[in-house]
Amino acid sequence: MRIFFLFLTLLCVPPVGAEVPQVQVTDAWVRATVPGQQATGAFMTLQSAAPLKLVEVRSPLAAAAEIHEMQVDEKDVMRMRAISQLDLPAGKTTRLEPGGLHIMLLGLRAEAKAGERTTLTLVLEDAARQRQEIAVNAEIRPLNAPH
Ligand SMILES: [Cu+2]
Repeated sequence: MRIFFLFLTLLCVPPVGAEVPQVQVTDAWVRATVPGQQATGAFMTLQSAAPLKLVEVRSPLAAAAEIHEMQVDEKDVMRMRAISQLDLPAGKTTRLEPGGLHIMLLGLRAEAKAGERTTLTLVLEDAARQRQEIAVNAEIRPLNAPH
């Protein structure tokens, strides 16, 4: 038992030289789903101290996650489009919100239940192309959550 606890403690110690995240993430949430639903959106506000790019998102709820932007097509219809990365300019606030930029969780493995919490892993790349991962704790909000 003691060995087990020691092992857990070791896992919690950050590796030496780990970078301090340069981005602040607030108001992270995931829209709740109904049984059988295949996709949902994740939203948050990002503020970066240095120029960073969001290059990948992972979620234990979903087989895949994409960064989507909204665009008006030639028929004046708003459509979602996947983008490979999202620029986070230094000192600027980037909002991911319903109707705008968002993270699309695809191939849902489980129902996202309102009131529960989940973790989103953000992979960020700096100007030197160094990558860092940050874990974001996100609240699951009801389907009809306001913008
Ligand atoms: Cu989308």
